[in-house]
Amino acid sequence: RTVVRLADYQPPPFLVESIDLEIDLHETETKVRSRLCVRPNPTYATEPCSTLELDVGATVRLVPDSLLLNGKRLDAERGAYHMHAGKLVIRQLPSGNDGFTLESCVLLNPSENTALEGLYLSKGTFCTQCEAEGFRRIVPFIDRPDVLARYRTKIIADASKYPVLLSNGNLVEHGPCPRDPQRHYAIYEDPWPKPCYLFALVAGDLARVSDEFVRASNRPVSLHIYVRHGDEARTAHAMESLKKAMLWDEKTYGRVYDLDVFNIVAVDDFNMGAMENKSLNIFNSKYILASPQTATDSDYNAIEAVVGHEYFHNWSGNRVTCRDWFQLSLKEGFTVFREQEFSADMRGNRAVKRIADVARLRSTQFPQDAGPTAHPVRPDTYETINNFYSVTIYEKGAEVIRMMKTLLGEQGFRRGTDLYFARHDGEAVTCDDFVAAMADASPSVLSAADWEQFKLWYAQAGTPQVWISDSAYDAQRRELTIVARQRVPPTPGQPVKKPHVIPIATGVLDASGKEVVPTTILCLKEAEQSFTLQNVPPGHVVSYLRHFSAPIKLTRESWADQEREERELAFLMAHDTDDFQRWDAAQQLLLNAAHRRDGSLTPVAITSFQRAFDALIDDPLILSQVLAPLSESYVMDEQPTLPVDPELVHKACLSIKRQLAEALRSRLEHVLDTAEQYEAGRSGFSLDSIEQGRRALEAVAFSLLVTLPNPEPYLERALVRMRNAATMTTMLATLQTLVHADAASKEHREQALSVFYDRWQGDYLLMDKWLRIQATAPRSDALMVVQSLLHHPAYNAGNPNNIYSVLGGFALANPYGLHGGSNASSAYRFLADQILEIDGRNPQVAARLANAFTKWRRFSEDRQSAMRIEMERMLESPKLSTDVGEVIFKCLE
Ligand code: B3K
Ligand code: ZN
Repeated sequence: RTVVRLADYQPPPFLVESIDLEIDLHETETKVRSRLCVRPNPTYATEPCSTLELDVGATVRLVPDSLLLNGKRLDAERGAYHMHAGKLVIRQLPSGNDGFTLESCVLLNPSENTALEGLYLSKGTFCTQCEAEGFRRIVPFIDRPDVLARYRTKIIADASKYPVLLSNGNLVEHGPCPRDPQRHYAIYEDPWPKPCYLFALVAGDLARVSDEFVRASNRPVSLHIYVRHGDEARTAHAMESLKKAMLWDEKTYGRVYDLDVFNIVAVDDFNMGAMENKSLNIFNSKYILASPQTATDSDYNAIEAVVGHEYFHNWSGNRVTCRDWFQLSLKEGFTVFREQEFSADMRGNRAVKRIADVARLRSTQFPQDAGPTAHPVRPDTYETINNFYSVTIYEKGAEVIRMMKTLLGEQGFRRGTDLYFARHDGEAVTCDDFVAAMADASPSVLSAADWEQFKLWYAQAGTPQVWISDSAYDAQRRELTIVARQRVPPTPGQPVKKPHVIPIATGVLDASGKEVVPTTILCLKEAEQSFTLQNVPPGHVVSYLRHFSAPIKLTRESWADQEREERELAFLMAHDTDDFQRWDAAQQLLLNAAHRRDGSLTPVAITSFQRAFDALIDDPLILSQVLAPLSESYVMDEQPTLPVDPELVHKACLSIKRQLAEALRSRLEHVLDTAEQYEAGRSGFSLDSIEQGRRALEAVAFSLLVTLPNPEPYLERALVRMRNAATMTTMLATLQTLVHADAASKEHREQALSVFYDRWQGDYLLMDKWLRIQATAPRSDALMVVQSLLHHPAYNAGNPNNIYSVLGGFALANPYGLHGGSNASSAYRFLADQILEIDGRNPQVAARLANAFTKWRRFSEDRQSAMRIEMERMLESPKLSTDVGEVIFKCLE
């Protein structure tokens, strides 16, 4: 296995000043000519280099005799160049420090490109994906992010099939091809030097929706969104989101857009969510298209977030980029953080967004940090960089940025980002450079040693565990002593860890629930450290880790006695001034119940859910989050003792829902009544948080009520509601209730599914959701369901969204379905077969599915050995990609 190491980083021996491309598009034989202006890198440490190595993808065919150095043909026979291990090695370079030009011509077959990296076709549209190492599949190049070049791109294509031709930067020329009027061309110039991973090209027959944004400088930017003909009306929300994001970045970070045009193209076949190519973002269509009839509230929110995210990359990623791929979180962690704050500002209520983000972090990143693929926010090694577009790099990376902001304050953080952008504009830098800018902009806040320690967040994997004990209270002096201990658990390759810098936002409430000590930051740096709070009255309750001020697991040792724990959680749930904490206390009560195995909620817990209901009814979005059922995988991941029994967890989760439904029955029924009445009495569609909250609460109400002993009337009601709901949010929520409910009969399920199918079968995005709902149904016959979905006409085996929904839904979001059936070993075999099959076409997508095996050691021995057999079988497969190989190898290590 070949591993790339951060420690081996060397600056590039050559730089590319500019690149001229001519891309003659053809479905099966695209011809790419390039002309690079290369010069030796003056900062290269060793001797000037006499050989130039260009990266070349395996599917690229070099046209014989096409290599020209300074205009002169290079002769392979005479040893002027050769191919070796994915590199085109060119010898006999001109000596000295002069630059030279290198021309090449290669052939590609986009129609055979099923990996969706490099140049490929999505439903007849040519598009590209170059991050991380896809550019080498188009052009022989020094494919690394610290080589920044100016691009001039000429695209040539059939004029009737591909009327729209796009690339980065400004359109400088276009017209029919003089010698072949059936074909036309367009030339783009991008004035901003960029790494090749930001290159993009699109050619297709697309509709264009245009708008404009006027910058702080008063100069307008033309905004265009390109979609399939007929989808124009579904771009409105994406366009609004883009304009909001542009304005927000000017106001919040002082970042102004730097070209006169900004393009977005939506395609159906895309491995990830979207890509921030300079001035030509390419999106998975699910993050662009929305209409009130076809999109859920979550879709709308996700579109706003992803459009914002990609736009924000223009500064955090494009203008200032990464030196090497180990620094990926430099752009991704920071940009996720920017996106999270943007969404929070756009939403009425910041806590709602924080709750969703923390729930996601805990349910996806914490398990990664506790398993065989755990890696630091800045990894030390990788085999396949695509495997590191992970929740750790993204979401934990964002938490690290958030902690810096918490420590420096709003203004200090802004000074830091201003300095970072000013200092490094046009450069490819490291996470250390980011931290240095933060430190230098606020010299008096943390010492150099503190910053060095803080940077352990980049270097050490594993979720820190913190234990807090606060039983030492001096009533006379009204003084509370808090002792905090921390430990970072061992992770693969990192057996021993040092203590982190952990900001713990802490507040104190008095016995009546009034805040007596407003939020202060306890900055834990030692392995064990004590803090003293003054003016703490008797009968106080302390609230730690407000708004989740650090990505840690917190245990309150003074809560060793369950009675006290439940009482204080109930108190915080009722009184905390931070809505995030109220939700978090509710989560803890639910999790405690789930881990009692029979799922029993204590009477205190039940009462506090009833009270929370009444207290939060005017804030239905928060209330829906408080009442939302725990996910079964989260319960399994958090289970303190092993092995995990999927069936038991499923039953415990069901029991919790039933107890809540019983305790809240009349209230939940009232929610259903008012939701229907409200919708009937209203016209139009709104995304404001109260309206979204109503819909979310109705969805939760249905999912709880159908767990009651006599669920018939609720199931019937859900079916009726599904048929006549005015929004897709409610339609899909009721569909999911009917398909997922244990109590639903086969008839209920089939009826609901066919009603939905008949109505929406022409809509690929909705069919994708329809597939996912079935694949994630926690049922003992889930394997059969999934197997038959693979043969359904709505399923397209080459489409990543469909694969993620059906196989990903089953493998990664349906633990009871995957592990809980009577014959789990056939489910594992099926999954391994599917992974191998997909791996042959699209290794990146296959590797994502392979992550299902990372939790294997948490299950019973028989399941473990069944999973081991499948993993070993995959590793033996001669054609296994390094993508899947890396994941499985780590699982078995
Ligand atoms: N930067 C891209 C991800 C590219 C994935 C490459 N395998 C999307 C984003 O984070 O904005
Ligand atoms: Zn990103």
